[in-house]
Parts: sequence; C-alpha cells; structure tokens
Amino acid sequence: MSDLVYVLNGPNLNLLGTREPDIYGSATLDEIAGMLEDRARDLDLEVDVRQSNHEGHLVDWLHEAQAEGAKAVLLNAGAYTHTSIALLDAIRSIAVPVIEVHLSDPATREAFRHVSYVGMAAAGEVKGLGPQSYVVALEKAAAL
Ligand code: CA2
Repeated sequence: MSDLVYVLNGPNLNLLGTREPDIYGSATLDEIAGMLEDRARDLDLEVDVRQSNHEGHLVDWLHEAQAEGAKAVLLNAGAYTHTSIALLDAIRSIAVPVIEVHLSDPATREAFRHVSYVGMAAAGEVKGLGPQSYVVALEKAAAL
C-alpha cells in the first residue's frame, strides 16, 4: 500500500481561483488536488486533500494523520498560520512531520503575516511558488 500524505488547507482556500489571482494564482483547490494526485502516483504516494474554514477541524485532522499513520502532512493553514497556537500545539503533539505550504510568500507581504506559528513546529516549508508550492512540498514529503 502507498504511503499516505494528508494535504490540509485552511480558511478561504476553498475560494482559490475566484479572486486575487495576482497573489494566489488562478488554479482552484480542486485543480491543485488533481496536480497532487498526478505527482503522488509517480512518487508512489497517496494524497488526501481537505479544506476547512474551521480551526478545530484542522486540529482534528492533524490528530487523525497521526492515528492513521500518515507519512507526512502538507499544511497550508491560511491566516491561521499567523494566529493559531492551537495548530502549533497540535503539530507538536504528533510525530508525523508537517510541511508548511503557502502559495504566496508571506514574508514579503504585510507585517502581520511575518509570524508563523505553524513554522515554529514544522519540519519544512515551501512558499511563494503558487500551486507549485504544494507539488514541491509533496516531493519533500516523499524524500522524508
Ligand atoms: O499564501 C498562502 O498560501 C496563504 O496561506 C494564503 C492565506 C493567507 O492568509 C496567508 O497569509 C498566506 C489566505 C488565503 C485566502 O485565499 C483566498 C482565496 C481566494 C480569494 C481570496 C483569498
């Protein structure tokens, strides 16, 4: 059986492809999921791509990744990246490596995006490559 990689997406990412293409690109989350499924097949991985606008769902899914024995989690926590100590604690509470993913590069944007609670516990980070950030993060997960 292929190793499982959870791909967890936070608030507003369900709206990708509808607004602000200059910042986030024009691909929808479904299209990104398709790109990841194609790449996962080559890497002999299985991806489970999810999105929620609710912080607690992301916490529950991190715990689930541990319980299911996932190989890795790719996490684009959206704005919760910059606010959520609950996500930081959840990442620290599991042994599964979490790779932080961003479409944009938060470090080049508003000051409030420069803090990443996710990054304080993540095993790696890929940002600023648009949808390709997810693909590069999946390749990093495969190499773990
Ligand atoms: O660059 C990223 O991937 C972010 O995680 C995206 C978050 C932002 O709060 C982070 O600082 C960086 C925002 C996602 C908002 O998604 C939208 C989708 C469609 C239209 C507008 C926003």
